[in-house]
Amino acid sequence: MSVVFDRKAGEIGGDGWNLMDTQERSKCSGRSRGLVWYIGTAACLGLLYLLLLVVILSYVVNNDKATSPQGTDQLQFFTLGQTECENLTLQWIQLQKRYNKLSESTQQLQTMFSSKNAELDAIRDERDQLKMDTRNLTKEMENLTLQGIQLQKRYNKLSESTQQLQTMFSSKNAELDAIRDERDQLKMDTRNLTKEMELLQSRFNTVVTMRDELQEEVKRLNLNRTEKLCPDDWKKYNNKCYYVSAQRVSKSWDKSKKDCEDRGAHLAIINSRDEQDFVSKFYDRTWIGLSDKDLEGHWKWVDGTDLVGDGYWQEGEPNNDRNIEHCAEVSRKGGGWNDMPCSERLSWVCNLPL
Ligand SMILES: [Ca+2]
Ligand SMILES: [Ca+2]
Repeated sequence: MSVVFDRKAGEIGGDGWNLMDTQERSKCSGRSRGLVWYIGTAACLGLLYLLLLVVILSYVVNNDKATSPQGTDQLQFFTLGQTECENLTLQWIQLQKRYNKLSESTQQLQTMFSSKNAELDAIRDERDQLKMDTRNLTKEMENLTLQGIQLQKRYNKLSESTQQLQTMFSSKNAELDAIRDERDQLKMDTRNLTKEMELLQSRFNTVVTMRDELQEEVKRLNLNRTEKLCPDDWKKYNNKCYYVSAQRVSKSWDKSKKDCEDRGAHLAIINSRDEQDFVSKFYDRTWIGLSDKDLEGHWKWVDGTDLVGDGYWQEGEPNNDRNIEHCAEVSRKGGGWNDMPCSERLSWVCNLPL
């Protein structure tokens, strides 16, 4: 591949030049046209000097023929023309040297141009590659930018979530501290309560032991008291002691009354249905401590108290039969009281309040 400069035509040619694109050739043609213009100008100046020299010589020859009578002036004029011609010759020689130097510079520039052209091709290839790389990098940068935007959004959301979690964590942490303090306080209270409970439990156990001992003592005392108040062969029922007359032994109401008094008690005084049932279960007929001996129809107990209420009389009793019935008995078969003659001999029951 080469680039050739046609000096005569003032144009640049060659296969290397033809392969260049129009824009590049336009740039390089500008430089070449400048160079050609400079060379052309120099050549024109040279030709102008030559033409001027020929004109001067012709003028001198013609004037020599026309002004031959004026010999001295013509000689002076010739001398001046010769001097001028020599000066023009020297200038032409200098101009030729400069032209030669310019030609060498042109060749050097041509060489440099070829070198720069190859370098330009390499730079252009590199530029194209860089353009392609730039496009790829641009696309990649755009993708990265989109990913960066999405990542930024996710980061912002994550930051908000993190702040919310941080706030919740701080709140929960404070709540946890409060709960922990409350737990510690409760533990301390529990320990104190446990100690107090143990102390109370100990006191309670002591009190229970004392209570049990007192109950045992009360039972023992009550047992002693009952045994003391109810002598041997006496029966205890509803806080009373009862003496029941022996089998096959019967006495009148007055003797029965005296027997009870001799035993430190009295003939049975009945205050309830249960007590009556208790008294009547030993014998079919039993004297009790009730009579109207002092005043007919006015029933009184042996302790001097009046009968309160209707009592537990059998139906139709007391009837004061034959006007001699003034003492009361309990009939198991009849299920209640009946007035009888006080001289009748019956079993009897004494009782004594505890
Ligand atoms: Ca009577
Ligand atoms: Ca009767």
